[in-house]
Amino acid sequence: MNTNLGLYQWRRNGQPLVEGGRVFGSTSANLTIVNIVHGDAGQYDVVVTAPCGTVESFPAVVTVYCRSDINQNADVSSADIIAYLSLWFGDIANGTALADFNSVGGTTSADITAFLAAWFADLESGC
Ligand SMILES: [Ca+2]
Ligand SMILES: [Ca+2]
Repeated sequence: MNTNLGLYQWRRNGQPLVEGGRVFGSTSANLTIVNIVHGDAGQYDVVVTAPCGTVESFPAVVTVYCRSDINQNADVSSADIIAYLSLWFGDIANGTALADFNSVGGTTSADITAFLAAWFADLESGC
């Protein structure tokens, strides 16, 4: 993307994002936020200022789910264990890797262990 068109300022819920920590590119064409947390959810937009004026993008709504919230209903519950195991057995039957929770070695029993550890951690922390 051409970054010489103007000045960029990314915003979350109308507030300018500050560079540093987990936020990179808050005043460039490409915004990156690493190690996303629930508090990162919100409406993101960018204001571009150029010699001929200022424009605001339409906002993009970003939703953050807990990693173990497999059914993505914003709640960590036993239903997510059932959803995860359904994915896991599907992988075993179909040779897919949708339940490769630890991102290592395809779908194996180690992924169930990793999922359950994350599930308990999410329950405890509210993630
Ligand atoms: Ca859930
Ligand atoms: Ca795996």
